[in-house]
Amino acid sequence: MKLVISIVHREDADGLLKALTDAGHKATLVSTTGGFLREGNATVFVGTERENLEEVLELIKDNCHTRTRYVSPLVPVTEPSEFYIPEPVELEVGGATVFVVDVERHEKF
Ligand code: 2BA
Repeated sequence: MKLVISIVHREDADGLLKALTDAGHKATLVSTTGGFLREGNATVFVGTERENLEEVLELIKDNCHTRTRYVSPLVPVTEPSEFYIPEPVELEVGGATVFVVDVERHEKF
C-alpha cells in the first residue's frame, strides 16, 4: 500500500477531493500553511493500493493548477529600510507537491 501526500492550493482542494472520491478513492483533507509564504494551503492524504497509484497521481495532476504569485521580499538587514523599495518577486506556486511513501501496515479498527 502507498500513502500519497499532496500539498495543493486551497482553491484546488475541493475539486481534487471530488475527483478522488468520485473515482472511488479515499481521501483526507488537512488545512496546512506553507513554510515560505506562510499562506494557507491544503494537504490531501490518499491511502491506496499500488495498482491504483498512477490513477491517483493523474487525478492530482489534472485537478491542480500552477499559479504565479508576486511577493515582496523582506528588507535585507544590510539595507537601511527607509531607502529600500522592494521589487516584487515572481514565484511559480504548484500545481501539487506530491510525496509517495510506502505504508508498512494499515489497520482499521
Ligand atoms: P510555501 O513553502 O509557502 O512555498 C510557496 C512557493 O514559494 C513554492 O511553491 C516555491 O515556488 C516558493 N519557495 C518556497 N521555498 C522557497 C525558497 N526557499 N526560496 C525561494 N522560493 C521558495 P511550491 O514549490 O509549489 O510549494 C508549494 C507548497 O508546497 C509550499 O508552500 C510548501 O507548503 C509545500 N512544499 C513544497 N516543497 C516541500 C517540501 N520539500 N517539503 C514540504 N513541503 C513542501
